[in-house]
Amino acid sequence: MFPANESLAMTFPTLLADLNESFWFPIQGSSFAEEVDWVYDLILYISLAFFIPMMAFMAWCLVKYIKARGTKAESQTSHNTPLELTWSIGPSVLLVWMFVQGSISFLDMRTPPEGSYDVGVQAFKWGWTMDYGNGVFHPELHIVKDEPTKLSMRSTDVIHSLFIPAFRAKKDIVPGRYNYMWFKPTVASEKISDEELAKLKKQSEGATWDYDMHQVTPEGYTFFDLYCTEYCGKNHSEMQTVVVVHETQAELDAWIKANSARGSDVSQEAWGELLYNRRGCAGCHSIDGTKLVGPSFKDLYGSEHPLASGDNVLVEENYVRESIIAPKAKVVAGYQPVMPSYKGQLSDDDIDSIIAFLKSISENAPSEPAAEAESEEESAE
Ligand code: HEC
Ligand SMILES: [Cu+2]
Repeated sequence: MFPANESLAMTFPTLLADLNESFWFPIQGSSFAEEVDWVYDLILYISLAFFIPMMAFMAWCLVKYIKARGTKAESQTSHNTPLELTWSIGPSVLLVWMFVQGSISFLDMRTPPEGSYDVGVQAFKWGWTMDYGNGVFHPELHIVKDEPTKLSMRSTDVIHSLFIPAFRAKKDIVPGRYNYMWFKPTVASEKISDEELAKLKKQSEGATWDYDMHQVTPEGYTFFDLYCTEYCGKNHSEMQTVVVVHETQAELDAWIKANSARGSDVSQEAWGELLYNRRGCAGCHSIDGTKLVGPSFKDLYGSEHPLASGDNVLVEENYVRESIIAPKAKVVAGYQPVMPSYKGQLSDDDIDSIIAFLKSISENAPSEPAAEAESEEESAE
């Protein structure tokens, strides 16, 4: 039905610079990409085929039939049945063809095949959390090449829209219901060498990983962009993440395993800081004292402050745990109750790790023996 790229390149030689990439579209990274680009080009070229001659003819008429000022215009209203039939039926056929081609693609994109690999997607202001099952959550979308993949998407707050330009796949995410989309990635990510990655790591020491600058993930994979395309508030433009396409299911499984929990060589504090960045806390809570959507985490642990209810609260372990699992139970005075619940999404160890991280950045935290200072140095690396 849809011509392969090679014949496409012959039909529309100027648009397709090489097999995967045209000069105005990103790489074709999914099985949809060819269809979508083909229909797009079809409509574009048909439109141009009408637009250019019509405009040229109009301009020609303007010049040819120009009359001196004051000359009376003549009216000419006679019929030409064959001509009128041609310009009605011809374009109708073309329009119906465009519609049919578009519908074929649309219906295909609407219907996830049976047995697709299912990833849960949670969209929130302003970030993404992918759910790989068994308590593994990560902001990056990791999938397998040539494997139909279904996203089961929900929003914790407002309407978002998930868009992966390279896959030509896009769908709104509406609070209060699940929305689904699917695609089949056809181009795998590449992994840079350990030496190169070490070099990049050294460059950005201490700072959060800059995906745009490095063009690889912190684990060294090249990626496709994934971002929100529905304006959703102040930091909408930062609601971005990446898609990594693994060559095999085994590779993906290994990645999921490696990200499933804190490794024995990682301190709770360092893991807590990682979760702070990874799980979207950073979008609403600063660590330098700045007031964002929520209170800053700087010097929070061990402090006392008023709640919206009028009571005072001491920030200690139980309160932090409750704030994460049931954020609406105690709302901090001066803030909106907009924090999503992380119930069932952070393990006990994760929450303990976040608490350890909060302690490490608070002057008010009850001081503990030397062991604490040691692990602080560790996580600073
Ligand atoms: C959408 C923004 C948002 C995100 C994401 C978010 N929070 Fe919050 N958080 C808030 C707001 C707003 C408050 C204050 C209102 C309230 O108590 O619910 C708050 C309150 C808190 C408090 C209590 C602070 C205090 O001053 O007593 C803690 C602890 C907390 N959040 C931890 C976290 C952690 C840990 C994460 C990530 C796993 C997180 N939050 C993610 C918005 C957010
Ligand atoms: Cu959004």
